[in-house]
Parts: sequence; structure tokens; C-alpha cells
Amino acid sequence: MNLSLSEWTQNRELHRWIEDQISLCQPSSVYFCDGSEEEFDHIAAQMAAIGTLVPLKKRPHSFWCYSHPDDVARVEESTFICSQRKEDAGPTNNWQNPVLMKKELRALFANSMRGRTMYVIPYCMGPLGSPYARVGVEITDSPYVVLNMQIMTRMGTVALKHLGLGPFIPCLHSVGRPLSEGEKDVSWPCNPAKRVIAHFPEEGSIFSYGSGYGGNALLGKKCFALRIASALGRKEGWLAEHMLILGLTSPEGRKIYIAAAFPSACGKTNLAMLTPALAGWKVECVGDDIAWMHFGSDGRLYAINPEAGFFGVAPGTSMQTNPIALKTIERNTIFTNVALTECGDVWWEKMGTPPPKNMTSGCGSLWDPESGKSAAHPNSRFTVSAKQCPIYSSSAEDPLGVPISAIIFGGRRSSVMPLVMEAFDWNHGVFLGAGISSETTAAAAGKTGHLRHDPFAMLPFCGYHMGDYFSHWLEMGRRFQKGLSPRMYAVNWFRKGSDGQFLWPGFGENIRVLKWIFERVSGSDHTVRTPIGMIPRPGSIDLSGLSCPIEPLFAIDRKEWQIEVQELECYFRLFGRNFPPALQEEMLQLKKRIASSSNEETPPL
Ligand code: GTP
Ligand code: SPV
Ligand code: MN
Repeated sequence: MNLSLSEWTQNRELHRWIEDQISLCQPSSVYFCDGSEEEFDHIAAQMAAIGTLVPLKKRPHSFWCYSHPDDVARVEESTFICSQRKEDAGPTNNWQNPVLMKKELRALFANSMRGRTMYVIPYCMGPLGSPYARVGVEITDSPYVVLNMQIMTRMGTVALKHLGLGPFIPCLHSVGRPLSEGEKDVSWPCNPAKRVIAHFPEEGSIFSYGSGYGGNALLGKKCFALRIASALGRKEGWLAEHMLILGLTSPEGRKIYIAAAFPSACGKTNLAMLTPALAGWKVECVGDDIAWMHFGSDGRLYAINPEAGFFGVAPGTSMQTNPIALKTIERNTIFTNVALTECGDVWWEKMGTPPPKNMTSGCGSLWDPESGKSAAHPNSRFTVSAKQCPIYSSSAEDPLGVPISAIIFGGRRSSVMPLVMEAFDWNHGVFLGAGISSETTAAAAGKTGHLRHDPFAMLPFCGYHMGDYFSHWLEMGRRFQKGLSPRMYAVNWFRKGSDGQFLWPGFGENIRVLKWIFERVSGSDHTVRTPIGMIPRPGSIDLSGLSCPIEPLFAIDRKEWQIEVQELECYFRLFGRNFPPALQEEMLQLKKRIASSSNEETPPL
């Protein structure tokens, strides 16, 4: 131990919990993290010495590493919600009896850290001192997790101070590969044959075994800030969401904040760091993945970003698509599963430069350009502090958060969904969120590119019954005084033409949609009512300097929508008695509107 427990904290509950985990996991040493630069450098040097991390010659204080080929993404089939009653986990989660799961976990974690160092990581989700911030303590045997948690959260001494003698969320993590006496370690220890990521929402605890990657292992992120926090939010009257938060300033200097939910690898980081294609508009980034939203004293909805860094998708990040991200990751960045160049830099597909010769692929072997395989793994990521983002909003550190004027829902849909539409009201907005479907991506293990329902982009992240989650959103809506609730929108950057190409250029051009939303929020009447929602009035989206045909992006095909509605109705039956009547009513009204419309009614744009 680098400290004695009582030197480290006076928090008795924390003492007891740590002592129990030491005796269960039997590590060879225990290290209490302070979150300092020296600590980061010391651990990084140790990892570099055994080849797990490769320092990058071309980027100061940055590292490359690659994971085990079977440990490259979130594993949803091994993720569990262990509520007392099965029905409280709902039909979209894997449920396990908490008593049986605890028994299984005790067996898995027993002696799991033999031959390894146990790191104790206190971390704070949310700005230090914020009334909305919460503390977790992650115990892990992965030094990779320590470095990432130091970037992604307010970690170490500061978090311990914020915690004081208060309650914390205990998070136990092991890569699940104990070392026997004298055994040489591998560069990415993990246990793909036995992985369990278990959440106990009622007691507020997290256990993760067998994986060292991303959301499986950085337990502050999806496990705490979404699954556990969503359950807390329901109990306490707030929202924990898979949403980016951005500030949008008009050329006249008026500023609003927007929160937006998109499923994994569907555009949050890119929208949060958008470089506007329209002159005079400014975007600032408050967060790129998670929003915690509470009612402020003025009755509006305020959002904080519980995280302090980005764990962003690397492929597709280029000077054309996201120059701000490229600027952000010039230094002090950990790259996982991207390709490594001969000269000591990183590379990935659609980076905007041709692939250099003799690269090491994201799997750690020499990349063969003829192999047909990508050099970087499609779910390769960068980990970097939000403070390095040139457009990181100064309000991001505001303990009370930023007031939200608009909420956007989006998915990856090659057809059916228009570029943008506005909800008629809050309940219709909740219906739009509940109705998100999206093509699957490499962020989760399994087949990519198949359409699945992903309500509110929370399918893998909701810590309780999804039907109750819809009710909670409806209930939040009832608490707003007239005129104070954010407006709600659905967007789709991913509609394709008959040639299979995206119809909309996306990225910096998405400012055109944000501008339209800004104007709506500011009182414009730029909408046309259609059966599915309010779409922009012809000419009201600023298309100056853009040669993109707009009509196909707003085509509303009655037949397609009849199928969509049928399908949605069938999906919603899954929620049984927990499906809120108000959404049933939205379904009914939508069906009626579609039935009484004709394709000719769809206004030309
Ligand atoms: P998570 O971190 O997994 O939650 O993902 P995210 O929602 O932050 O997704 P991100 O912004 O990293 O985008 C994922 C992929 O979608 C990247 O390869 C992007 O290049 C691509 N993408 C993002 N925005 C757009 C867009 O407007 N149009 C198109 N065509 N692609 C986009
Ligand atoms: C996501 O999958 O939505 C992510 C990446 O943001 S991970 O942290 O691995 O969950
Ligand atoms: Mn995410």
C-alpha cells in the first residue's frame, strides 16, 4: 500500500468496503490513486516498459495501445440489471436474481487480482462542488483503466475531498486474469470467455469482470452515469441521458443550449464539436456523451456533463468532418485500437490522408492493405481531457449546469425519417424519443448495420424498466410551467438515396438544422404541420452555398410510414402494462393522421 487506509480517508464505509475487496480479490499490492500528473506518468511508464503502451513520437505525452481482439467493444449480452424483481429491469435488459448474481460474483472475484496491483480510484461525476455531482469509487486491477479514468473524470484527491464522509457508488472491476507465481503478463489481460457487467440499481453498486475495454471497464461512464444514474434520476426526479450538450450562439450574439441523444457511434461527438458551415454561428461543447438534467430554481431544465473527457470514435475523424476533435487530440491522448504508423503517429480510415506504408493495425500486427480489413478497428477510440477541446464551453464547469432550450433525438436511418422535424408538444416529443430506431454500429460487439429499436438512444443504458422510463419522461414534462419546457426534435443525418449515398452532407453542414431549431426556439413560425410532426416551411432552412437537393430529405412516404407505425406498435407491446397510456394515445393519433392524409398533402420544400 502506498498509504494506510486511515491516512487516506476517514470515510468508514469506504474503509470497510475496500478492506472487504482486498480480502476477496487478494491483490499483491494496493495503490490509492491521487489523480496527479506524476501518478499518470509513473503508471504510463510502467505500462510502456512492458509494451502495453507505446509512446507516440509525433504527439507529445500521447500513447498507443491495442486490446485483445475479443475485447474491443461493449458486450451487451453480458450486461445485467440485478433488481429484486425481474419486472423492474423490464423487457429490454438482461436480468439476474441479485442474490444469485452476488454469489456468482463472489466466486469470480475471489483471488481474481492475484499477482496484480489493486488500484483504488475515487472519482467525481460532475463539476467538483456541484450539488448534482456524485462520487464513485472504482477498484480495478487494470492500470489502463486508471489512466483513462484520470482523463475521463475528476479523479483522486479532489474526488475524495468532494466525497468527505458521504455516500459513494462502489464499483469493483477486474480484468479476470490472475497471475500465478512467476507468470509473465500479457499486454492486454482480459477474460473473454467469462465476462459479467452487473448493476444493482437498488443498492447502487457495480461489478465488472473479464473486460478491460471502454464502457465495460471505465465504470463511471455507462455503468454509473447512465445505468445507475437513470435509476437514481427516476427516484429523485431528474434525468440521466445518453446526450451531448452544446452551446449555440447566433451571429447577433444570442446563445442557447441544446441536448441531443443519438445511439452509440451515431454522431454525438461530431455534433458537440461542430465547426459551422454558416458564417457567424458559434458552437461550444459542454459534453459529448452524457447529460444529467435537473429542474433549476427558475423552473427550466439544466444540464451538466458528468464526465471530464471524451472517449471518442477515431475512424471518420478528419479535418473535413471534425477539425476540432483533431485539434483536441494533438497531445495528452490515449489511442486504443487505431493503426500505428512507422514514424510514431496514429492513423485510421477516413482520416483524410492515404494510409502510410508499414503500419501496425489496431490489432497489433503488420497491416496488409490487400487484406480488405480496415487498419484501425471500427470502434477504435481516443481518450482525451475535455479541457483540451478548443471550443470547450466555460459553462461546462458551472456547478448548476446550462439551461436547455431544445432536445434532439436522432438515429441512423437510411430511409423513412426526415432530416428534421419538431414535435407538436412534450408528449409527442417523448413519443419521438421512444420511437428511435437505428442501424447498429461497432460500439457494441455483434452484427453491425441492422436496424433495431433504440428508445432515447438508451436501449443498452437504461437501468430500469423502459416503459417506466417513458413514464418518467412524461412526468418530467408535467412538471414544467407553461412555456418553460425545451422543444423537442427528431433529426436524421443518415438518409440515403437510391445510389446508396448519404443525401445530406452532415458534420459542419448540420449547423443549418441547428440554425432552424434556434429560430424556432426564438419564436419563428417556420413550420408546416405534417402527419408525423412539424417540418420546416419551404425556404426556412438556410441552404445558402449548398448544392444539396432538399426534397428527398423530407419525403414522407405514406406506405413507408404505415409500415413504420405498424412495426412501432408491435415493439411497444413489449412493454405491456408499463407502456404509458399517453404514448398509446400518441400512437393512435399518429395512425389517424397518417390514415387521413395522402401523399399529395406532403408539402413540397
Ligand atoms: P459514442 O461515443 O459511441 O456514443 O458515439 P457518438 O454518438 O459520439 O458518435 P460520433 O460522433 O463519434 O460518430 C460516429 C461515426 O458517425 C463517426 O465515424 C462519424 O464520422 C460519423 N458521423 C458523425 N456525424 C455524422 C454526420 O453528420 N453525417 C455522417 N454521414 N456521418 C457522421
Ligand atoms: C458508447 O458505446 O455509446 C460509447 C463508448 O460511448 S463506451 O464507453 O465503450 O460505452
Ligand atoms: Mn456513448
